[in-house]
Amino acid sequence: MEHLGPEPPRAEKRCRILIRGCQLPIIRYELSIPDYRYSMLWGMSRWIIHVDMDEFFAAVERLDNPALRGKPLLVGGDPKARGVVSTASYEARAFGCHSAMPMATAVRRCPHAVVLQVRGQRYHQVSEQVLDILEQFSPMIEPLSIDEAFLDVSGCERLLGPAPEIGKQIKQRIRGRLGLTASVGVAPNKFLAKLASDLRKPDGLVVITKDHIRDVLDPLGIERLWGVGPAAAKGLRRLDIHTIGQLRLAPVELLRERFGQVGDHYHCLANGIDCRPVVPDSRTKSIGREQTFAADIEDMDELIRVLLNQTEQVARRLRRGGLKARSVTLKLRYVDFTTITRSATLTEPTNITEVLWRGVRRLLDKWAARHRRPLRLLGMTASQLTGREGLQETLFPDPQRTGQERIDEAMDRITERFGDRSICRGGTNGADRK
Ligand code: DCP
Ligand code: MG
Repeated sequence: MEHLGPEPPRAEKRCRILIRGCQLPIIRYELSIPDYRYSMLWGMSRWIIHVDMDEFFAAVERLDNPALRGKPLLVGGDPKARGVVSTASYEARAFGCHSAMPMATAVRRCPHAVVLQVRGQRYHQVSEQVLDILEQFSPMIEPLSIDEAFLDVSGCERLLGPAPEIGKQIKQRIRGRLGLTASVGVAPNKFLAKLASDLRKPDGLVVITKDHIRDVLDPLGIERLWGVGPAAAKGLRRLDIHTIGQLRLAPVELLRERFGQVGDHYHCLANGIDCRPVVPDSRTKSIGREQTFAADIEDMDELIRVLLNQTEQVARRLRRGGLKARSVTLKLRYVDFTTITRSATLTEPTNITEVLWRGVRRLLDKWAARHRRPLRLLGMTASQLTGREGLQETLFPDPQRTGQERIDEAMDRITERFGDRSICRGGTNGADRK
């Protein structure tokens, strides 16, 4: 197995996975299932990347407090209040601690571990930052949980290089920009990509090409199949099927008889076949940025700088996701924690920074004229989102608007290349960025 992570390859000589660039020929499988849809869909070569952050909650805690480096960490509920472990750091895992275990048990197994409370908001913030990075590689992103996502990078090769190279770049950018490690799997479909990201954790990069699917899958236990829970695994074992290789060779009729339609699905997965598409997150209702200040801010210039910077980030996120927003909301928190919001509806959905900025700036000015006082938090959100496909093109394009779009495009290109500190509109320079 060609393993691109820092860990040396293990002695699994049998499974050599070679990276052969991006030219995948049409793949033909001898399918025992009479379902032509699979062979048709499978005929289209895809490159899917699965990214899974390593020991996510614990890694964020360590990032925010470097004194925790090298120490076993348990992030989760109170051991005295029957709390459970959300994340055990790799140091704590060495003592047999793992997520979903009662915190009291974990503390017993690793008494010198540092126990930390879950800080959900902070983890979501970092999760958003990871998605921001992933969006620089492909608009086809499907977040799967707080710390993992699929990307479809098929067709990105000309721009970004072969898929394994994109996987490597993703890891480097996450490490460079956020100081965190991710494990990445690169493969022709979602199932294999997810499996690959888990093969060499932490900080791994595993590529599975179509020529070596069987070599990788066959020796693995059936519980490694995505979607096979303990009950299904027990059912399969009862049929004397213990490995994915045995499952692959099992008659599909038997699986169908025992598991119904799911039997077909298992059979496909055991053959490394998975046609599920990467579905970009359609649940996104709003995109926002906010910032809590280390010291309260009353100075209007300073607030404007922060807000403009947030608006740029939100607009960029909209553009990357192919979205436009119809309304903007300003969020303000006073020193006594009172929080207020002010919203405005725009004349038409947009992702142009300048238009969003005018909307949110008007809200800030209106608030400042009557209620100005020191703030401990400032934020802005774009909502009522629409996909581009749902929008009617304007019959007579506004020349000023297309000019703004060109400015945005140019700035996006620079930001994608050099990071989000590389360029900003006049007035935002020096504003704190998240
Ligand atoms: N999580 C949780 N409860 C669980 C499992 C996970 O709250 N039972 C949270 C904490 C994890 C995060 O979700 O940090 C991501 O889950 P993972 O399964 O990816 O686990 P980790 O990222 O912690 O570790 P790994 O390095 O194995 O990915
Ligand atoms: Mg993880």
